[in-house]
Amino acid sequence: MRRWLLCMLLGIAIIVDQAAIGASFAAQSDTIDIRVTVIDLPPSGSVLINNGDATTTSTSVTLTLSAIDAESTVDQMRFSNDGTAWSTPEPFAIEKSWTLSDGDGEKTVYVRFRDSAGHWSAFFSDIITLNMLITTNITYTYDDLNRLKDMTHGTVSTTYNYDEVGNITHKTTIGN
Ligand SMILES: [Ca+2]
Repeated sequence: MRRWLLCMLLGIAIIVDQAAIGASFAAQSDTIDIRVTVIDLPPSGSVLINNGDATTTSTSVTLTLSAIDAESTVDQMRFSNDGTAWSTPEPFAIEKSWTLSDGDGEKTVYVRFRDSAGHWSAFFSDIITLNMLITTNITYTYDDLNRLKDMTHGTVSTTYNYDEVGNITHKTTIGN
């Protein structure tokens, strides 16, 4: 029985008589047309927000991206905070500065990758919890009688004034 090898190189298919290998390869091989259907899948990949941190105190985050395409290269990427509204496609890079949506809570960032053949992937995502308030230090200062004189919370500062028997007579808040 003769055994045949199907060799694929640069899109050209060659069927080779295996017995010819090592003997007279050029003389005993032949070429034929073979219709090959190549399934070209979109890239697969991943995204990490702030290197996978569970929480952040800022809406400004860094995305670390990884993507691979089996048939060609990954050439574009786009992002979303809701999985519906997507940013303008941009060249693929392994890092991206991104802004989370406002408001404390769990945030998801979505990314899609496109291969050089134009196939957009489904989305990949990561989750991080935005918590801007609890890490804002509250600073208290007290007067000589150990009464609260000033309280500063982020950009908000509140100053207290007292009458001679210790009642608050005036409270001033600056900032927002
Ligand atoms: Ca592909």
